[in-house]
Amino acid sequence: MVTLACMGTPDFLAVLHVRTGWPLCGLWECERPLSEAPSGSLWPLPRSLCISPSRLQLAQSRFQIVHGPGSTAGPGCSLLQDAFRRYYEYLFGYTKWQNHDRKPLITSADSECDKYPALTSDEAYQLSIAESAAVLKAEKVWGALRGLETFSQLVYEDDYGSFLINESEITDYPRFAHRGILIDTSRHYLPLKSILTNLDAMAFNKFNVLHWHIVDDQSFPYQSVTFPELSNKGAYTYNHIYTPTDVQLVIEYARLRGIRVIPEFDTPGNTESWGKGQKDLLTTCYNGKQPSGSYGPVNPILNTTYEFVAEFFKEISTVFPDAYIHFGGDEVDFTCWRSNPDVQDFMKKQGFGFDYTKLESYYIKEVLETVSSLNKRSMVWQEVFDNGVKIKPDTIVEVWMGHLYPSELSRVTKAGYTTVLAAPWYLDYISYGQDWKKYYSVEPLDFLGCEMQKKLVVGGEACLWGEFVDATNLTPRLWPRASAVGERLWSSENVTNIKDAYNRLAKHRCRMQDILSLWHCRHLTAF
Ligand code: CP6
Repeated sequence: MVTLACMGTPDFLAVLHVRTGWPLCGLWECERPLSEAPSGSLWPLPRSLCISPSRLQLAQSRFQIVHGPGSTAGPGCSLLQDAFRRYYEYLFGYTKWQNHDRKPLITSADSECDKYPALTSDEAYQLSIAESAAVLKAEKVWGALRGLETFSQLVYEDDYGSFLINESEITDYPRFAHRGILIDTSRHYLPLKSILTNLDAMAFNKFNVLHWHIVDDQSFPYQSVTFPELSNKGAYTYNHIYTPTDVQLVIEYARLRGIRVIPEFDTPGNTESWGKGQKDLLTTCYNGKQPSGSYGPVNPILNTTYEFVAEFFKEISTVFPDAYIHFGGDEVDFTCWRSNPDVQDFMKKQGFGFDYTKLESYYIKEVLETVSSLNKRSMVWQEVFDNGVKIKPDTIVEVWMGHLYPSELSRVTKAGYTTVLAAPWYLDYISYGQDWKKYYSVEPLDFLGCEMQKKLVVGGEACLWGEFVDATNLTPRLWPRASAVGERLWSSENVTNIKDAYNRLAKHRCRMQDILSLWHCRHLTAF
């Protein structure tokens, strides 16, 4: 039976026209049991969900994903056109997609189609799958992307190779606005392809922030236009760099999946690689009265340092479109500062005594002031807050330290700061057994504090530090373990059933594996 009926009000974005078969009648079962249902591979679990036992058949040759009439984003929205093609390919393979001779129409209203996703982006959607058609409604393209992912997860194949979907009604939106994955491209360089594959995997799990810890002590792969010597001298080799084109590619690939890219340029510590291409930036360490030949954190007592920082972050703020830049501020080792006689003098003049956290605060305050004049907001690691730096109220403090993180969340939010939780989710660390359960069982709001404090927790991040991770093990180390964090940050607080999660995750893992290994073939053909 062929139907092309299209339901809807003028305010939705995308309609999936589905050619359906004869529905089997049956009662609708809401919420549970999911694991037995063919559609029990949804991950992360939507807010509200009714799945009917009525199965509908998708005929591949008739299946189309098109814009609904009255949609504010039309075929001129390349973000959605690209997503339609992508999800069609996930479902049916890459050779079959035809554009049905649709000439692109240029529409003026775009519901954020050409914009970048942001912390405040609306990702809500409604999906209604009926015999006549499947309708996806979303106010903004970001919700349409999330809905397409959910739709694709509802489709399954029977033993005869038919594609089936059950009649369903889904209303969905995220619990937390910031759902991130940290990758580290300094300890080991990650080829572009690894980063893009990871962005695909993030989209399968509705993650929306790539926290790109791009440089650190070990190497400086970011190619700066203003300061090309930083990567000329600081990268592992001339090939192990991210050119401006590479960076643009990552940002656009992420945008098309509703993912923000927040770069981290960690200072004043973790900066050894910066020193190679920028003379006098780092503090000279002393052995008694003599320079020891090694260098410490950024030198906070020189004007030239602040001139460099201003120029450098001016470039960064134009290259990366997101409203936030991460400035690090973690793990500053004071030994070198202590050893340097000029730093000692500066401490005396400033009246800092022997309290080197004051010196760190002095430096970070300068950096953050520089940056806010660039119209950017900052993210920092928790030490910046712990050390009492005067940070602007719109700064996001990222909590990363150990098992005492609930009390840190209490303190940070009590002081009125917005926070992102990373401490329980260090996925580079592996242990025996199913550690995803540990990640899954974390409740981010389980700390002492009032409602207002809880509201300041805007999300979390799964961190994949790079000391023991490169392109060979990135994907298997992150996925599906990071999926546990993905569901914790997207789904309702009461989605905690480990057995149900296990059943869905096992299927979700298979699906991701299929698609990610296909990805490889598809792009070999495309180029
Ligand atoms: N690198 C940087 C790291 C870590 C941090 N910053 C780190 C420290 C301890 C653990 C995990 C990661 N490798 N630059 C701290 C935010 Cl357990």
